[in-house]
Amino acid sequence: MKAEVPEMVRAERRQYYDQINRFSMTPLWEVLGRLVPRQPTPAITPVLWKYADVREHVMQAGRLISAEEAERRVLILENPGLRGNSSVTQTLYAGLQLIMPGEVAPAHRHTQSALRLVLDGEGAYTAVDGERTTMRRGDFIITPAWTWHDHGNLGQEPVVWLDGLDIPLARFFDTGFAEPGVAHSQGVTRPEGDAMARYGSNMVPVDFHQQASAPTKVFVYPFAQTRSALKTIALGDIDAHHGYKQRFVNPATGASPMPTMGAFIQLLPAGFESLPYRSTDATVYVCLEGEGEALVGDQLLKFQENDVFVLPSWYTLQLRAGRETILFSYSDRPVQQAIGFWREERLQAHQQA
Ligand code: 1HN
Repeated sequence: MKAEVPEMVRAERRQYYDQINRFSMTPLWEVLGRLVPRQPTPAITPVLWKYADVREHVMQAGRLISAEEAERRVLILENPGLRGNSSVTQTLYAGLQLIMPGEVAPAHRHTQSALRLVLDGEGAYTAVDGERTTMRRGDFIITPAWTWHDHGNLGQEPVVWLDGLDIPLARFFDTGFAEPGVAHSQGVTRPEGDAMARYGSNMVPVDFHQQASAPTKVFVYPFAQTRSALKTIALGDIDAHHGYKQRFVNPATGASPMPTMGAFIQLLPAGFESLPYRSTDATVYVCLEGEGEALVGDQLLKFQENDVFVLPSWYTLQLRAGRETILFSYSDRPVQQAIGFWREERLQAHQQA
């Protein structure tokens, strides 16, 4: 316990703070505990978006504004602890993007990196640097920094996907640049599947070498492949904290697909209950299959297919699966690891941090 400070001394200090305030100075000793807390004190909160609740609102945007007028027709998922910041976590952005049949979301590029997770509807494509990929439910697609990208819907149904970007991180560094394309849709210069064949088939072109921080040229991780791999892995030993959990990689380097965002997929068998776990990377989860519960700190979030929920830094997570469940997730973990900030803790059943 600190000793009581007499009112006279406190008054003297307040007067002093007013003086130095005019020089844009402030005393460290008044804020030190908040600047260097004993453990993380996130501004963001746990939160769940139930797709069944928000889907109709996403569809309504399709009647109110065109993809062309909007440039990107997206409802941003804002963390309640950071409203007005377009942030789902302190470093990351999430949104639900809708594209209607026949529409094009015009080509552009920016320094912010993007990932997409296809949730609802069929018939859309994303084009990245001259190649289109058909978007199928569960597909994880990336748009690395400064790559040209546009989307289109050649089908008959509205298509919705989750966008994840490092927008708050780019804003923090004041490094946001963007450029509109000259044409609405970029020219197609390579057949669909070219990048996968060249860079994602246990081979790379003979003279191809990448820095560890370079993004992968494999810009789609098809859910059909991911799911089938998970099913096979799930015949083996399970991790008590994660179930069967894999991280997506740049196959040429083993690092994350893009340097600023890590992406993960995990299968939880029916009835599985994970041991409590925490890590410093605030994480956005999406339920692709199944249903269950996430105990995030002391909040119980009940999720179903296409629901999105957020785990803040250093909150304990316990997952429970009703049916067999597949969860996709993304976070800024690669950034934290590169700069030596990342920590994790595997807790035992009785330890609720
Ligand atoms: C963007 O380019 C896309 O390309 C989606 O689909 C969301 C949010 C902010 C800035 C750029 C896209 C975005 C975005």
